[in-house]
Amino acid sequence: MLEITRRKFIKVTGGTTAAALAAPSMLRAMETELGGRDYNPESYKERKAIPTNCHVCNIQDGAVAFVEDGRVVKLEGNPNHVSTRGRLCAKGNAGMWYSYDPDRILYPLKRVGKRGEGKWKRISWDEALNEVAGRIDDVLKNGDPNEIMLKFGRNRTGGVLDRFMKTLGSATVLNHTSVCESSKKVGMEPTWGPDIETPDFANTKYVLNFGSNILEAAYFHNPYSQRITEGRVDSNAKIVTFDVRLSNTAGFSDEWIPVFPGTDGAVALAIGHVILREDLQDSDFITDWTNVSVRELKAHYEQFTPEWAAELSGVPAETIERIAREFAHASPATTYTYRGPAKHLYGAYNEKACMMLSIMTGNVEKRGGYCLPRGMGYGQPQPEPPAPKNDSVLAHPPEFPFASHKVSHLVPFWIAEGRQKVSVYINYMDNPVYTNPGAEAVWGELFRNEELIPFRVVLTPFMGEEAQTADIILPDVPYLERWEPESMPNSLWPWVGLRQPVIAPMGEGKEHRVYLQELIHRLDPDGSRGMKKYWNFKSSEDYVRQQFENVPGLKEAGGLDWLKKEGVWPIYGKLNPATGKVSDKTGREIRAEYGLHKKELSRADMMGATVDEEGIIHKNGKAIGVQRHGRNYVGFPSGSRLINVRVAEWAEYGFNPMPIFKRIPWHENLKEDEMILTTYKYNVHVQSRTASIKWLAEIVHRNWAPINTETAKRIGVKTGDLIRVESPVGHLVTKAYVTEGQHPRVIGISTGCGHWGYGRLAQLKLKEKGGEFGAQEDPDLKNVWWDDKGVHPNAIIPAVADPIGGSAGWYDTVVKVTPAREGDRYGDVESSWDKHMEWYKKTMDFTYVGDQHRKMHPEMAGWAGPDSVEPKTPSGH
Ligand SMILES: Nc1nc2c(c(=O)[nH]1)N[C@H]1C(S)=C(S)[C@@H](COP(=O)(O)OP(=O)(O)OC[C@H]3O[C@@H](n4cnc5c(=O)[nH]c(N)nc54)[C@H](O)[C@@H]3O)O[C@H]1N2
Ligand SMILES: Nc1nc2c(c(=O)[nH]1)N[C@H]1C(S)=C(S)[C@@H](COP(=O)(O)OP(=O)(O)OC[C@H]3O[C@@H](n4cnc5c(=O)[nH]c(N)nc54)[C@H](O)[C@@H]3O)O[C@H]1N2
Ligand SMILES: [Mo]
Repeated sequence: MLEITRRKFIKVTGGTTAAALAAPSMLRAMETELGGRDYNPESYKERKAIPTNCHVCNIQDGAVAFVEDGRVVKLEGNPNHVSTRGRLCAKGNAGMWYSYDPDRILYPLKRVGKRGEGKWKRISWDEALNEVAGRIDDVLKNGDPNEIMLKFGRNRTGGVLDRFMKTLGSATVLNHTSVCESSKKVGMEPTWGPDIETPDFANTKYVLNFGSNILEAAYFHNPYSQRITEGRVDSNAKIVTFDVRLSNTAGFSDEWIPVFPGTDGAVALAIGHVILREDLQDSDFITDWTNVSVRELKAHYEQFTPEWAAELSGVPAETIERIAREFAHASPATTYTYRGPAKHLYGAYNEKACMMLSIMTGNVEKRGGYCLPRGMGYGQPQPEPPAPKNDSVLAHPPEFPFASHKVSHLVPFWIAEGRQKVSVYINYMDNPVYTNPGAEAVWGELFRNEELIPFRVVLTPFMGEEAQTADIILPDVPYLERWEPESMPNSLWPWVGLRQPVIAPMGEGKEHRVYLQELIHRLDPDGSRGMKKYWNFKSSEDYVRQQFENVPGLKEAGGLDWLKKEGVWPIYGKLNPATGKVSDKTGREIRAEYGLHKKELSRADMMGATVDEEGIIHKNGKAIGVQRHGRNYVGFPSGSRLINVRVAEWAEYGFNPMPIFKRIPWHENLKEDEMILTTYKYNVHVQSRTASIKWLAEIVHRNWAPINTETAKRIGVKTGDLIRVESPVGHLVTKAYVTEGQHPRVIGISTGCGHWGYGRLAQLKLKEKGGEFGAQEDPDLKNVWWDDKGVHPNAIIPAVADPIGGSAGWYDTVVKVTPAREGDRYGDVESSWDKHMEWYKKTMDFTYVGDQHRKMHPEMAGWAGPDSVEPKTPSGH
């Protein structure tokens, strides 16, 4: 390893022209060579390096924390991590400021005064846990365990929350996935099994990107921006991005194609039409690996002409024809999608239409193609609590039979309608008051209502908008202070990783594994209630150690002790500083394994198996593989072992089983002055979580709304002018940012700004005194030079839900944009519960309540809903 002194470093970076010219590549080499080591710039003393797993957003990069005198002074990528390859993004580099946030909560709090009033009292952990345990105990003794509700946003606890709720016997567990990407998942799962793809960007020749901001957001923007850059530079790949705005990904692409919101599905079907019409499909792949024939597919796609799609999407028919030929002739090629196509009323149909292009061209599980995710599991300590006895209607609403990732953004309305009583609401790492449609007008209203929610406990280190309405706050700890197992399919190599405390929990902060165990021990002190036996861990470390016990190969390598030292397992090779890639022992770049569906079944697997006339291999009542050309393959992890182009269960409920497109009814006949509101993410922010991170807030703190030049001219606004954006559920006042990089019918307002909670920096209330909840003041807050915190759009976005995927229709809102009126002030946001309730009722009209439904849910027999899936068009927009 290169020995680096400060003098050598200066010699390389400064001085002569030749050195300056050499500097970038030398520096890059040094940086990766140095990976895993760091020095104090004054004393040259080596800093303590502790590997861990980043959790600033949710990409799960391997990180190394450098600690000096018990304080994290620097974060960097773990060079041994196969996906991260030594690099972190801007957010990852700033992660220590979660811990050192001067407004962090460092001891338990109890509200005094009215809920949401902002008055708090410091209490002891004993008092806090006794009160929470008492409330839970009350429900368990006098009510139904399902009255205890847990809603989490980000849950990387590795099963801890699930174990806790099962121990209590409650099935009322809600997540945030319906505001995230659920219709993408539901579009994919019945088709090929997993809910995500892993495109091989590094080795591809062509990327068709439908609505993902690969370089700035997306799962998994750090590893993927590295790989797509390699694809571009090393393989000369062409990248085509469909987006309603010129994201940095669209800017990096060879072509940005602005598409009318919600119409990606139509474009993808028309591309498929051209491919099939010109016989450019991979017939062998379709015949061998899907449940339809080439003839059927051709017949089905005949209707989706480029002219039809052009009319809907605004993408010219010639462009569709050209892209179709380019994509089909490029080999290998891959599609990629994220929230762009999915976050619409018919998002699941859109997703399926997009993935069909990789399927019909046979690019699946190929080098440079569209691959299955490679995951690696870890275990759960034994014994485990059984599943709760009764299901919860909030977690599994019968109107959404396919929403396997739930429809959590509609839950406030269902609680208000009395569909299920909630006596205790447990809130973990979830800020729906800021992040969900309706925001304060819906979730703030719900949380302040002590009749609907008699008790609210929030587990968080920060006074976010959701914590402001707590009865009790338990001071959870940020990611650099806790234990968690990790695994993510963020490259083509499976791995398990460890999040470990690189510093001790600050103040009285505690991690979830500790305080949830303490709660259970209070509820069942002597074990007589049968709960304690699932919660006998010596420590968090002991708990996590048990989780890694049975990971094949890891145990022999040293189990948890290996992970504490290296952060990740396995280590596939060494990072080559010259290329930034990982090499094996012979010095060659490591290669992923492809063709997972073509793994052959063993003789033992085939013992007692039968093969049907389609070639599907069955055993013990399950499909275990596919026989093709005399060989027995495992096939795809879908129920049938094939790719289900025709999804039979969708048809059972009256949805179309084949790839189709359905238009958003309220987008038809838009008036001249109506536009669509979209929302997106900045590369340096994570939804609600980073507005108080000073390094990131300095880079982006305001979110003026991008609006197309021609549109701005028509409306009569310039950059910086106040505009009023009016939706069917409210209005807001922000500033315009005039740009060519925006679809003329779309206005964009990002998330991440405009907080009304979350500490003084996020709110720009810097005159207020700090350290209210025990943290140390940060003198840097005196240096804040900006006075614009931006405006948050969610209050004016109604809660639309995809009847199949359950996803929130984030990108569907029809708005009017005008210059601000007299009296309008920057940052005004107006909306109401009643308006959102009205829109919620409209969205429920789209859900399926037909015959099959009534059979399965007799309680819905009298439900006045449409018998077919043809939706009623909501009045208004
Ligand atoms: N920096 C950063 N990275 C993140 C996160 C973060 O908060 N910040 N969050 C992580 C999470 S939780 C997620 S789910 C992912 C999301 O990752 P992405 O889905 O890649 O990112 P988004 O910004 O949510 O939306 C993607 C794009 O969809 C576009 N869009 C809107 N409507 C349409 C449409 O109808 N068609 C098309 N083609 N495009 C459309 C938007 O303009 C936006 O650029 O990012 C992850 N990574
Ligand atoms: N306008 C708009 N809205 C969006 C999006 C968008 O693109 N635009 N994106 C959507 C997407 S993709 C998603 S996934 C959702 C995410 O929405 P949420 O699940 O609500 O997630 P976050 O905002 O990331 O974090 C929620 C809260 O967790 C708490 N928290 C932070 N760190 C910790 C910790 O270490 N421990 C604990 N216990 N709590 C912590 C903080 O109080 C924070 O407010 O937002 C959605 N909302
Ligand atoms: Mo998300």
